[in-house]
Amino acid sequence: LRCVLALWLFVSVSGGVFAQTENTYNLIPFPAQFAGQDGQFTLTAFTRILAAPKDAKQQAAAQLLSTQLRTATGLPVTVMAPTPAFAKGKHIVFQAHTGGRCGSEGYLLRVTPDRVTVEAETPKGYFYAVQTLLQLLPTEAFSPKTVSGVTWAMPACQILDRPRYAYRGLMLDVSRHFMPVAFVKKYIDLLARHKMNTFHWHLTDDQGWRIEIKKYPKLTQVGSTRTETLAGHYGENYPFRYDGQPHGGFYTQEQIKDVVRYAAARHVTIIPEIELPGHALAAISAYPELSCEPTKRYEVGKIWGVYEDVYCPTEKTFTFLQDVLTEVMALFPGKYIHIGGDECPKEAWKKSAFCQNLMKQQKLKTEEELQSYFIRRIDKFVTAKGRAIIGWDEILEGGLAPNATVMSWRGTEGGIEAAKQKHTVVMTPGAFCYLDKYQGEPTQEPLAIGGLLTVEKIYGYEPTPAELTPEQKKYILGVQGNVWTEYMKTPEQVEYMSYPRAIALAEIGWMPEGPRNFEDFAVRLKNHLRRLDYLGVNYSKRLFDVRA
Ligand code: TNX
Repeated sequence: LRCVLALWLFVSVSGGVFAQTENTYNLIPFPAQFAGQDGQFTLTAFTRILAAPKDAKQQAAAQLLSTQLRTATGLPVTVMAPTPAFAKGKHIVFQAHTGGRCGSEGYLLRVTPDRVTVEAETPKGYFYAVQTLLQLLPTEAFSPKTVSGVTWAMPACQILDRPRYAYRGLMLDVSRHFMPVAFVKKYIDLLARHKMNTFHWHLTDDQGWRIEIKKYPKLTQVGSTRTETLAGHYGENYPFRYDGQPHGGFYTQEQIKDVVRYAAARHVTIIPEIELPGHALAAISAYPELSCEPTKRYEVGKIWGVYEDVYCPTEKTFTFLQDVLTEVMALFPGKYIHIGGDECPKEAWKKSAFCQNLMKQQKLKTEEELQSYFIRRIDKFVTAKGRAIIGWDEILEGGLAPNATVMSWRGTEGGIEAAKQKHTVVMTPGAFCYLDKYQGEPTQEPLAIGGLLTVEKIYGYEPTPAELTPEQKKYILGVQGNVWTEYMKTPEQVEYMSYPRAIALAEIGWMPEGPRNFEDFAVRLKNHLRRLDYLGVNYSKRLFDVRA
C-alpha cells in the first residue's frame, strides 16, 4: 500500500497537473494532491449518503451534501446509516480517516465508478470534502432549484487535500458603508465555499460604529450614523463623490450571535476588529471624554481618510476599551481580537499635557512608544482573558506587544520584521490583497481607490517572503484579502469588487508552495463562475472581457 501511495504522490506532485489547459476538473481552490482516473460515478435514484448516525463529525457535512444534492438533482440522496444492506450499492460513503494524513482541515476523497468515499479527521475536513465533491459534479449542482436533463456524474479521481496555510481570510469593512446581516451571511458562505476559514469583520472606524455595546449605548445611538458632506475631495486623483445622504446601521448583539453561529456552521472563524487608538472618531463623537480634548465637539467622520482625533491613553479610555472588549469577547469565541493599530496620527498626543506627562512618567521617548504602551496594555488585558490580539503593522512601531500577531498591509516589510521577531503574521500587502483597487481600466470601472489589481497579479503573489529562513517562515500564518468600502455603497458593489479576485487569494492560501499556472486557473475560474451565477453573486466579468 505504501508503494502505491508513494507512486501516487510522486505522480501528482510531478505530473504537471497544472500544465493542462483543457480542464475537466474545475476545482477551485485546486487540491494539494490530485490524480484523475478513468471512468465516472453517476448519481441515480438509488444513490444514498452513508454516514455513521452517531458520528457528529460526519453528520453535519453529510446532511449538507444531501440537502444540496436533493435540491439541485431532485434525486432522493438521503443520509442513511451504513448498514450491511448498503454494502454493495453505489453510494457516497463517509468514513473516519485513520492514517493521520488529513490533519485538522484536510480530507481524502476517492471517486470510483462504484463508490465515492469521503474521509477526514475533523468536521471541517468533511465540510471541505463536501465542497470539493460538489465541484466535481456539473456546475448545475449549485442550483437552488432542481435542474432536469443533467447527467450527475463525477469523474473518477483520488484527492488527498489539505491547505498550505492555516489562515485564509477575507476582511469586510462595514464601517464606511454598513452591510445588512443577510449579506454578511452570504459573504461568509461564499468564503467557506472557497475553503477560506477566517472572516475579519471591520466593525468600527471613524465613519461608523457598527456593534451594539450594552454598557455604552451612545456608541450606536450616536456613533453609527453620519451624513456625508457635500463638499471636498479626497485628493487630486479622486473625483467628487460624497452624496450628502445619511448613512448608518449597526448589528445588535443578538444579530452578531446569529452571524457567529452561521459562520461556525461553515467552519469560518470571525475576527472582530475594534480600532484603537486611531480610526476612533465615531466612538469619540459618542463619548468625547475618550479624546485628549473632551470639550471639543466631534462628529462621526463625513469624509474618508485619517483623522487626528484619536483615543487619549487615560485610565478612563482603558476602562472603556476593556469594557468594550469584554462584551466583544463574549460574542466572538475565536482566539483573535483585532485591535486595529493602523494610521494613528500623533498630533493630539503631542498637544496634550496629560500625554506628555504620562510619557515622562513611563519613560517613553516618542509618541510611537506611547502608542506601543497603549497597545501593550490592551495586549495584556486580552491575553489575560485567554485570547490574542492581532493588529495592522503599525503596531511594530515603538516595540511590538509580547503576544501580538501582525497583519502586514503597507507592504511585506512589517510581516518580515514581525516574523524575525518571532511573532505570527498574516500577509495582506496592499499591492496584492486590497480588493478596493481597480480591477480594470479605470474609465470602464466603477469608482475605486487608486491602483490596479488584476486577478492575474493576485494569482502571482507568493505570501511567504523568500528572504525569511525556514524557521522564520513558520511564523507566516497565511494570507488575507481586504475589502475597504469607501467606494462600495451596496452589497452588489462589494461582490463586484470581491469576486472573482477573492478566489485567486483563496487558491494561493490553499495550494501547496510552488509555481502556479494562471492559464489553468483562468480556465477553472471561467467554469466556476457559472456556479457563482447559481449562487446569485454579482462578480466582475472584467478578467474575461479583457482576455476575450
Ligand atoms: C488604509 S489598510 C486603511 C483603511 C482604508 C484603506 C483604503 C488600513 C489598515 N487602513 O482605513 O480604508 O487604506 O484602501
